[in-house]
Amino acid sequence: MAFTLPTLPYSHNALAARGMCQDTLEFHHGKHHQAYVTALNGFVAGNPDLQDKSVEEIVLQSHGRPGMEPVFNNAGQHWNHILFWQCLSPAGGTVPDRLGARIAEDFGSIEAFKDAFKAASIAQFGSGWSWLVLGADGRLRITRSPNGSNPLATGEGTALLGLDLWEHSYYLDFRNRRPDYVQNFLDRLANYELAEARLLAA
Ligand code: MN3
Repeated sequence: MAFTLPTLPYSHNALAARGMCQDTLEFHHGKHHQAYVTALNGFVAGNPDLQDKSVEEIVLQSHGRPGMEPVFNNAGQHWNHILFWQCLSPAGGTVPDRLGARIAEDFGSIEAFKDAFKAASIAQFGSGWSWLVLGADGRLRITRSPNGSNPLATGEGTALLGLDLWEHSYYLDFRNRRPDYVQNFLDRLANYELAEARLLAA
């Protein structure tokens, strides 16, 4: 079965008042994410080894495999964006208690977590992603990955929150100011309820 573009869990203008305008979401979701889905479906159609696999299976199957970089890039980006849309919320920015307690335990404070997430996001050279993950040791940590990679592929842990650092995700709203985009995400857009639910389910 072909992969499809998921519907956004909010309207295209739902985040406009919180620093992500309708044009950004329409292009990012309708053009960029759709392009990854279309490309992935093309690879699946042309490769019997990829048929009837989930996107997670294709990410793991193609990661680090010579000649499979284009498959990995598009499967990774499909997986990343499915999570990313859920990581944004028109009511974002509020850290619920149980997640907040775990963040305080592992980072010192919510502010210290935000500072570390921001530093990692700025340090990612070029396109990529930053993540809050639950590691196999049960601790929360921040990771970052280039291009279409992610913690699922690298085995760094369960992704609780992911932030797209490609310029297409922030250029209309913040131009070249990635630090402002990241800060705005952490303070006003991040769906910490989702992160807590993923933490409790892990
Ligand atoms: Mn993107």
